[in-house]
Amino acid sequence: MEHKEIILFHSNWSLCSQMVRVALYEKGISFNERHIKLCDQYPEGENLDEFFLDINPLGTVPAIKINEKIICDSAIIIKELNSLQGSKEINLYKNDNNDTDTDTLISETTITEGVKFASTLGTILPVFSAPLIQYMVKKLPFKSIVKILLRHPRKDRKLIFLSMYFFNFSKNLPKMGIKKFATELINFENRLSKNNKFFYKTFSHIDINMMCLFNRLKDLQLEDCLNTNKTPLIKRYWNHLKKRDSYDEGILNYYTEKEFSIINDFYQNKSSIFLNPIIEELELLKGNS
Ligand SMILES: N[C@@H](CCC(=O)N[C@@H](CS)C(=O)NCC(=O)O)C(=O)O
Repeated sequence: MEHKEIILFHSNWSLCSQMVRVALYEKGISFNERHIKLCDQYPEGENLDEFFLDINPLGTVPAIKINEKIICDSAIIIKELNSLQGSKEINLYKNDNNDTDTDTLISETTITEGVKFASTLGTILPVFSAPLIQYMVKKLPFKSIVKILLRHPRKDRKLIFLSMYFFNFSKNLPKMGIKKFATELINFENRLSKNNKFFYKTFSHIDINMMCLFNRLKDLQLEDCLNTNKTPLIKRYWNHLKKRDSYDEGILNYYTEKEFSIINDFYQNKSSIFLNPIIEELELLKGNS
């Protein structure tokens, strides 16, 4: 399909924005961009401003405008991008029209609307991001919290951000997610094939999601849980994902001083306190051999 103009509304550090950016670079589709300062990271909270709520009434990024048509939700956007002609010949899906397995796995590896928090690989990861997000939310000026209270269209998010600001919402969350996360990692390991570099033979939408999830583990000082001998195929897979040009283009190139300094201030160059418990859980699940 021909496309005239593309405007991506996104945020540097948002997982779902990273997914869409990787897809754009994989396809070689050029785009204009508008950075949105998210309300949990920046006092401006631009995702709650009228101009953005007109684009996505849910107030979340990414959103994309393709020839005047607005599409929200990363999984839907990436499907649409796949149908566009970019400078690179790549199909991000198997050619099979009724590929429910792929659709299910795509939905399980991102923040899918309506999916219960912490029930999939994509929704368990935010459990571990919660302390870092809370750290940023607590730094916001009070007037930004009032803006969230008055304007955030999503009740669930509003409640979480307010609980982070006023209480210690994230305190026990990661502990509760360790077993589930380790189980999901082992399940994913069991689905990888040692004959393929990527999830399938060629790079696909699933690899985009996993690249972004694994990179988030790196932010959270949890990358080492991908490198144990309990999940050797994941270790190899992650190394292949990191070598992809789109990993730099769509993810790493968008880190700025702000993201690095938050990570440094929060973790102080130490690994996450949840790293060893996750590795111990992997050992328990796989046996100590
Ligand atoms: N299902 C949506 C989820 C979008 C989403 O939750 N975006 C987050 C960033 S990854 C966001 O905009 N958060 C800001 C907020 O909720 O205020 C997608 O895949 O695009």
